[in-house]
Amino acid sequence: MTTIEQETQDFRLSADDVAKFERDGFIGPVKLYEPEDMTERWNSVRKQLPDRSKAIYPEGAGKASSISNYDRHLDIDLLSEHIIKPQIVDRLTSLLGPDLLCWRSEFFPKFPGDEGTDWHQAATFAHASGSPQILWPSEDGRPAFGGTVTVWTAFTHSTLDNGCLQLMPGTHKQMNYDESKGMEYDAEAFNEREKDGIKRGFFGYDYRQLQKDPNWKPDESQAFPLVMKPGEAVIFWSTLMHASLPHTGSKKDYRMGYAARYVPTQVQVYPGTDEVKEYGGGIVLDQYGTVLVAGEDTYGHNRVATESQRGFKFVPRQSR
Ligand SMILES: O=C(O)CCC(=O)C(=O)O
Ligand SMILES: [Fe+2]
Repeated sequence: MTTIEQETQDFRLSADDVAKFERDGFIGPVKLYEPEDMTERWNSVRKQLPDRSKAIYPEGAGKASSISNYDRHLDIDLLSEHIIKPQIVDRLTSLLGPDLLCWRSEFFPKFPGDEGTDWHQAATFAHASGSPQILWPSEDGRPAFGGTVTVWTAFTHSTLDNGCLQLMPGTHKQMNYDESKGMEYDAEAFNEREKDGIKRGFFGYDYRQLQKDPNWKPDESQAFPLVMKPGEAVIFWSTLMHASLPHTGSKKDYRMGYAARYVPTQVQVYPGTDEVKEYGGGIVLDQYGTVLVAGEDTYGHNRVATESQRGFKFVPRQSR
């Protein structure tokens, strides 16, 4: 498909799909790229990742999905192009309204032997750093219950053996976790813990420490695994119960997910924050900007990057 055809195509969701998203907390998998195209793109991105000359954060401490993995859409063209793709943005405007920001992207690798990701839900993303990273406008003086919509794209195959995502449909409206509780970081714990016989953790944290009820357990019988081909994506509320399986598969195989996170422009991103410390590392936000992917920003809450560090122009999609 040529770029011109893509731009004139409309990927907005049907009313049925919107209703399904509201009920289940996710839609997908949806196809964003042909598998061969995705593999070619990932091979190129992979080779560009070590070059941090234009990245907004330096290489950081931390393992696995470390903080230094964040926001490479601000310096790698193929990722800049990815986060503003009409196939993503049109669907999201159907769900979140016409004015939209991409505020974060991050890589989620699973290498052979890696633990699965703990079951979790994120509304404010204060879970690791201790400070809210997104804040919805308040209702009746109390912060509104929010979250972000994540588009998790399989850059490689994502299988039962190599650590595919798992979701629990319909769990996005109520939090089982209190993100303000705080968790202890322990780099040594990475890949070392088992929970109910499954090797799982949260990149050096233990998400169970945030449980509102310490005696509660996720009901695994509600969960289903999301096997995806390269180029497929799932779109879900970050408040949906989600996790991933451990990588128990072949030594040659690895899983790479790329999560891009979106909120409407009325949401404040990193409110009152210049620096984020989490996952045993830290980032300074002096070069950070959100990306306006659709519509306009009439709120002015957030710094908005109009182009990437390499001059890629972020042209917002206009609703038609
Ligand atoms: O890929 C994973 O294992 C976890 C992804 C995740 O938690 C997210 O995208 O919010
Ligand atoms: Fe998550």
